Amino acid sequence: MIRRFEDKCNIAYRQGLVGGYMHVYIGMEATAVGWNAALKPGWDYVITAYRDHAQPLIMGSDPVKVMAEIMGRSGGYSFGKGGSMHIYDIENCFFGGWGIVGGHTPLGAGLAFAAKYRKEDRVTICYLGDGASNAGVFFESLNMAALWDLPVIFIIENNEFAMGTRLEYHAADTQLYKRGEPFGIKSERLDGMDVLQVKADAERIVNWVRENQKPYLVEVMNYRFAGHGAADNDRQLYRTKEEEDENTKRDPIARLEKYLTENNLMTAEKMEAINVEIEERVEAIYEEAVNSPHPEPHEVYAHVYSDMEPEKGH
Ligand SMILES: Cc1ncc(C[n+]2csc(CCOP(=O)(O)OP(=O)(O)O)c2C)c(N)n1
Ligand SMILES: [Mg+2]
Repeated sequence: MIRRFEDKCNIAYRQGLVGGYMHVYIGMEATAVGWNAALKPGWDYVITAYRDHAQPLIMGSDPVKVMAEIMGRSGGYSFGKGGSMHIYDIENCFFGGWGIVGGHTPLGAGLAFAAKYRKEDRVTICYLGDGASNAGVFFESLNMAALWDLPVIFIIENNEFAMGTRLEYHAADTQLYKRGEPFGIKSERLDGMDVLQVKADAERIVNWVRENQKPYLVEVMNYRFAGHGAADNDRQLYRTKEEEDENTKRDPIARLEKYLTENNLMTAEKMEAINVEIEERVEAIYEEAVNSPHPEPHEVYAHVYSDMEPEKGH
């Protein structure tokens, strides 16, 4: 569903129906799916950066509202004013969708603080990129999370690139999981491509964090199949075609399909039927989203501050 949904978003982008930036999660789906499977729906908190379409789709959000937001329509989660990078669905415990690299990591710690303060046994997952793991504010967040024993799991999604910069050009130590160690935070490097393995690891760690009320840091290894954003057409400047082809062979969806057929858990025909059904569903989602109008110009003043009085021109 995530893959087909984002394929459609890519088409919409190329048709000029998406304004601003758009970053797809293609190739990284096993990470969000596996970790989400370990969470209590509607209870545990999730926050991420701008590569944020997959999370709401698996957390129970309305896919029409997700696609409408991506296309800047008033029926979207941010009323069409946030776009692809600003999907939020508080009802389903998804707290966005943030464009400033690393800037959301203290918010991840803050969500965990709020849960702990209210004596609720919620676990917070805060995803961030390998590039974001260099941000100063991330180290401040790790410090406070460790100091206050916050039940937050920082997941560094190491997809080997920060925009057009390879990991070894941006990180002094490419073993990113070690960034938790100076703060005494339990830290591990884990696979991000085998969804069943991800789920097993996630269950173990989520349970540990819920029980022990302490932070955890995980580096998951995956690969960014596409360019940085939808407008990145020059990825051959920073990686070779051969490298890309080699890595995209590790497709987590193809891997799961292979597992299911080899173990006689699902036939190829059944999988194809699911694929067709999902494609039809995505078409219907697109139709509904694209028919939602763009926000009215005066809407630019609404939802900025809670006490905003647009008619007074504040
Ligand atoms: C503070 C800040 N600096 C720079 C940028 C521009 N920028 C957007 S994404 C990005 C790369 C981040 O890479 P990574 O954290 O690895 O995430 P990925 O895109 O791989 O998911 C940069 C430098 C930004 N949005 N915010
Ligand atoms: Mg990255």
